[in-house]
Amino acid sequence: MNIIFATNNAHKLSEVQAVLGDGFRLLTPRDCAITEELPETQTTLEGNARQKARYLYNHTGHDCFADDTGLEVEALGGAPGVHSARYATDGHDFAANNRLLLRNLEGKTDRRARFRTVICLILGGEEHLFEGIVEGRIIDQERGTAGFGYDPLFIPEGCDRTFAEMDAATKNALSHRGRAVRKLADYLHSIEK
Ligand code: ITT
Repeated sequence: MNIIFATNNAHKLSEVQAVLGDGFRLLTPRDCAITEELPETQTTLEGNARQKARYLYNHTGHDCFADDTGLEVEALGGAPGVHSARYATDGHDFAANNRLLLRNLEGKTDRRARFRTVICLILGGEEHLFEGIVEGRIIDQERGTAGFGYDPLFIPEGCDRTFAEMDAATKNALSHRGRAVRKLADYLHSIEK
């Protein structure tokens, strides 16, 4: 089955392809000649996932899905949340985001945080939402080089390594995105039967 995944983030694409498996061929917006940034102007993860998926569906008429992810830090009232990509700057500057997160958490003993992913699938014109959450904590200096974004600062509950110290399969087994994508995959497999 061919399906468009609304991302231009190569890390996300390979994480999601690994979870969905060979039965699904993921296309990107660029494969469909959509080169502009997909709109992401809503105030919630759900809203943004819907907005990106609808944009893609309206422009291609093809089955597609979009995800949006946020890091929700307890001591910061849920920030950066829906603003995770543009926390420190206007672009996707992972290093600057991590520096700002550490600065904002200086002196705070409550380090609890969670990653939350929402996926919006549009299949035959109908929308379906899937959610994945992983609880964990933010450490006080970066560790590891794998993954992307806030991975070097996040240790999932029950672990002693950051996501950036894990190989892709281990991160996928535990992660917010892995959990949401497995729900998506279960749904897609269930309707294939
Ligand atoms: P696309 O919109 O092109 O898919 P993006 O990087 O903006 O890529 P998201 O909106 O889903 O992806 O995520 C927002 C930010 O949250 C992202 O830029 C990272 O800083 C962070 N993030 C998302 N998933 C993450 C993960 O698995 N590990 C660490 N940080 C992550």
